[in-house]
Amino acid sequence: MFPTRAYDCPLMARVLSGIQPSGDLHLGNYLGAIRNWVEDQGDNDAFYCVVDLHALTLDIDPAELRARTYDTALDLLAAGLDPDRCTLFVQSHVVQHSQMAWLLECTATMGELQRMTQFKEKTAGQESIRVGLFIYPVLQTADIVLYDADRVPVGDDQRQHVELARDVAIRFNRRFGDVLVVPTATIPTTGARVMDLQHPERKMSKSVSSPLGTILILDDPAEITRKVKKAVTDTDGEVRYDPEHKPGLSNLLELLAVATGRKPAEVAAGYTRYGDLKTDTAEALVELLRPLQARRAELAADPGAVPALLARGAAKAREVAAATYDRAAEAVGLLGPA
Ligand code: AQP
Repeated sequence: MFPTRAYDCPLMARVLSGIQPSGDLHLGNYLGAIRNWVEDQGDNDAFYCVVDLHALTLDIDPAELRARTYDTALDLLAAGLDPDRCTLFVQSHVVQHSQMAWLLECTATMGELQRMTQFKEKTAGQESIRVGLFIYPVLQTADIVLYDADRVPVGDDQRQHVELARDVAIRFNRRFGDVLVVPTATIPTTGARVMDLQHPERKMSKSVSSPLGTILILDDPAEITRKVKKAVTDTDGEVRYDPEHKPGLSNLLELLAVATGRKPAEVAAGYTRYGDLKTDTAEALVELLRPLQARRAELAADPGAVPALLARGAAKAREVAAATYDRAAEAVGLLGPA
């Protein structure tokens, strides 16, 4: 029903995902998304981007945005993204993202954007709401469809946004013919929604300040241990995986489970005391992040390498994005340049 993709790896699935350079990367980003990106590269035709245009929806200082974009790319490389096995680039280096977003903004509706949970959360209590904050889910749809992505590996908080991308792509195709590939979200079974250690009712996030509740991927072992030891739990004293009634404790069980390749309920069965669970969780997280931190230190010693890698990624991304954009622009009736 929908178009088959015309690119150079017809036997591989096309994968696309992105991350905002809106703050220091945390455990939620790593467990919910990045570690799965690392697994997906090589076996899939994978495109990963630092979505700097999305970060403009926040109050972010220009110099800080530039620095964070670079640092985020460095973190992704340290986490294991390999430019020989995936395409890593910066969103704003490929102009078609903004162009495609306009075509899709003329397809999406106010109603569906108003229903976005993240829009409601981010604008709660704000008197003056930026248009960018309202329409960024459509830019995200453009990010995805430009690469003919079959799969979008993301954390659970992005489920609704990928659903929107599907709806918009399907509507576009109904009106203009089979132009866009309709994507599907891939969400991990464990670690899909890592919660803030101090406020376990909300997700760990870059842009919401919670220094003690957020484990950064570059936190040193003492800092990781301190944050886990201070994590909010409950007073009933029973170690049980029950996210609804015991969100703090269940979050720790989930972290230990994902760090050791087990299921949270299975992990719970091995503990009777919260203190022991916290000690083992902290140790497991320190070990999980140790190789990434070592690679990060090596990469930081050669700062000139990253811009060249990003330029290579952008050149490849541009080729794919330009072909899709041209196809879409022609379908809607834009007169192409002579
Ligand atoms: N807590 C989380 N648990 C699991 N996955 C998560 N992701 C984000 N938080 C968690 C996933 O990380 C990828 C990048 O998302 P992002 O750049 O939007 O990250 P963020 O930490 O959510 O950043 P912000 O700036 O704080 O964004 P908002 O304001 O949107 O929350 C995605 O795949 C995401 O699912």
